[in-house]
Amino acid sequence: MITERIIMREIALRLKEPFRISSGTTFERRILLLELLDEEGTVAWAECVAGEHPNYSYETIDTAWLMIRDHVAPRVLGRELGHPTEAGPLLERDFRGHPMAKAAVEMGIWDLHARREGISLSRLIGGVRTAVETGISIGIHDSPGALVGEVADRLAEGYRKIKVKIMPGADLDFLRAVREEFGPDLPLMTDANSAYRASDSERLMAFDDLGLMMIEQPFAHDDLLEHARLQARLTTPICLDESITGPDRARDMLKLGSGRVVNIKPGRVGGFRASLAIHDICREAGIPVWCGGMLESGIGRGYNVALASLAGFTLPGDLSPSARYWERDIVLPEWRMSGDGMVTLPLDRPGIGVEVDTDRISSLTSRSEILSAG
Ligand code: OSB
Ligand code: MG
Repeated sequence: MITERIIMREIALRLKEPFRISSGTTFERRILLLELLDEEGTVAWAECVAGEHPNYSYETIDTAWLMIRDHVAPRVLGRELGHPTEAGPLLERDFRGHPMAKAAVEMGIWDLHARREGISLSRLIGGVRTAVETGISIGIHDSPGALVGEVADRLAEGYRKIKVKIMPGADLDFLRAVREEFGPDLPLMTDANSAYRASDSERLMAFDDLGLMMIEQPFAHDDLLEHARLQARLTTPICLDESITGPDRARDMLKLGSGRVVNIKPGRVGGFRASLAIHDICREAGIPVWCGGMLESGIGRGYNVALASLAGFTLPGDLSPSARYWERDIVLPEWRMSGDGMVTLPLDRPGIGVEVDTDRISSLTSRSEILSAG
């Protein structure tokens, strides 16, 4: 298979509700989309998860745009690949960092391959599920009461896991209010997006009374050591997100004991090859994994849903349906969730299993660039 052309486009999609995490609030997603074409005329679409600001990662949509145009795409354009697993190593050789930029291209190549073969992306990667369990990630609210109200609505919609964003000043009271309202059986977890320091460890110890499924990323993205120190004292499992930028960091986490759960986001780790490797490393070690989200459009969501169909993804993912984020998505059909919190894999359709609404994308496009071989 040869990738002959990649068209880059930027679109903007306004979120129905602003999404607040410890490091900032997102009102609108500026999204970098890729349209890949092979030598037979097969077309695949992919999405870069980088945000507008360098708060979750150092990458932004603007750094990713340059990286893809000047460094990532030139490595794959016009090159014959026997299998999509060959793309990842090609993008790593003498090319540091920028996993989100690499992932967009690498994942597009996986989908292109699945579409050529006429099989679903899930089956191409060895997925074993026909539907995936869905949880919701709820942003920071102004008061515990407002949060409890949203949790009630989301449980009524069918979500199987509630993840509550926290930061110092909006943590224990908020989580306690939810636990008291919905009882000990509610599958509840929290995500701090690196908002705490080692000096907050005593406060974090108090989280053990909440019966949480896990605490996601309390400390800095590059601090596996303090995560290990905290995990040694804490009964609640620590889940790492920002810290796991590739298979090597997953191995370090295991060696150091920095956590007991991993949130895998293919866009964060450089793509599907790395995601599959992390999945396998964790499975071998008996570490549960689940698929995180980056407020993706229906295109990125399709990749996440396919990934979450692997056997090791044993916990509900942040895989909300289209209507949770957007008035209207850019894929057809839109992603839906059943009343009992399941998203069905479109296994009878090629690739990610949804078609792209190209007219709508055209009307939303603010810039585009065509990249070709040579
Ligand atoms: O930390 O998991 C995170 C969104 C943007 C950046 C980081 C995170 C998130 C989410 C949203 O939690 C998950 C979703 O896409 O629904
Ligand atoms: Mg997270």
